[in-house]
Amino acid sequence: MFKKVLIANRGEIALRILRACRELEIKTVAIHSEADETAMHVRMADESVCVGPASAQSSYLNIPAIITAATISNVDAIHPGYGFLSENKRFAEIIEEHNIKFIGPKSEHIEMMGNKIAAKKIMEDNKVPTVPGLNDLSDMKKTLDFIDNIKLPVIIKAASGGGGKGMRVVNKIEDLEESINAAKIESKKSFNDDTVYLEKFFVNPKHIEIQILADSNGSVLTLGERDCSIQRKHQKIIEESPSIVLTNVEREKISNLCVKAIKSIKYEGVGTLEFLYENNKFYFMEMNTRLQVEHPVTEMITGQDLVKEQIKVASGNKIKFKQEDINFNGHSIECRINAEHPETFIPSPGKITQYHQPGGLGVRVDSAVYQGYIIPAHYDSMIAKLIVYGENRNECIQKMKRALEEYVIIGIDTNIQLHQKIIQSNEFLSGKYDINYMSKFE
Ligand code: MV4
Repeated sequence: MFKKVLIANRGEIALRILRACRELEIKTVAIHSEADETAMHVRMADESVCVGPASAQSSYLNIPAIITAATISNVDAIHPGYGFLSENKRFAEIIEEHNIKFIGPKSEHIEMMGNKIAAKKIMEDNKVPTVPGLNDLSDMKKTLDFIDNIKLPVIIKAASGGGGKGMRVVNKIEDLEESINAAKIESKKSFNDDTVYLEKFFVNPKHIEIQILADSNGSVLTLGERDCSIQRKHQKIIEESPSIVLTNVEREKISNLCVKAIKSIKYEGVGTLEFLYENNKFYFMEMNTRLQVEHPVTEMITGQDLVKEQIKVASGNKIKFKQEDINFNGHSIECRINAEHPETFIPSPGKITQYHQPGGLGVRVDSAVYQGYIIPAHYDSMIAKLIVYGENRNECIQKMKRALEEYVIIGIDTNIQLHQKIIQSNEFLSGKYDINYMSKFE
């Protein structure tokens, strides 16, 4: 097992990783920007290194400074968390060139899944249902024939994209050529790759994702799904597991297909396969090779510590349990608490003058804020994740309502009231919400 790990991140996820390291008796090194000198992840780590000025570009994305910090602190591994450098193939390669272990998949798998066309091809080859589409758009006649078959609307996506950038929905055939060109230009600018592809556009789908855990011994397990449909501008707001719309048979079927596909490419670490789900059918979209923000809801219903498992498999350990040993129990919901105005969604950095977080049975708060903490304006507005567990969905929702009522954050705006509205809305209670749910709050 590793002796010392550098955590190349900040905020709640840096703490989450630090806690996993403590339980595994691994020493921790925090990195931080000049704006994060008083941050909790710095206070809690065994050592810390300042890697640059406030802007993420010059600190948490500063590869030379992070590698220098790792070298002088003599760590044997780096955990990237989510966001920042977590899916940067070059970062993973450079780390390995310095004989440090990257706690994540091999760089070849980051690259493979970074190309959405390649990712879909792999899944298709393994009989995972994918979103119907066309990859080669060079022949306009063929493209028009294809659209004739699948019907409008369609969507143009960047092969190197993901997370919503470089996408264009086409509702009228007259707009096709211009949309392809616009998507190409945007894609070249954002990802230095102008490859785009076309898909049938689903209008009212759910976003459901499957969690995978794999070791270097060829063992691949599934930890079920998460319904992440409640999102705004590609930022998830509430996630839950299990999804209320799936039967056990459906869950097992899609999960087993995912496991087979992941085995076929010899993937290692944690991973998430993202699907659109409409009319009781799954359509694979893309795969994330990182630990995700919403991993706790999976932990709550499986009792498995995903971060500890991720660190153990990265150090070469075999997973000690089998698929049959994973039991899915009860229900879990996560509300992302953001420092932002509950109606305008404008970020609200500043000082937390009073802070009280909820507790009690089945209530978990993953956060790095404290009373007196000043939220810097330079980073993401998510300041906490409130995760609750209940024996069933109704109990879980009741517990979330109670926990949100108990949460006191004074000095800044938060979306706590918005969460209260969402979890008590008819669509949420029925579970029949889709990715367009948040449009009613615009
Ligand atoms: C789609 C889609 C509908 N049809 N693809 C958004 C982010 C990127 N990961 C893919 N996205 C979408 N792709 C087809 N063929 C709708 C979206 C989409 C979306 C997907 C999941 C969760 C929230 C979303 C919000 C807007 C659009």
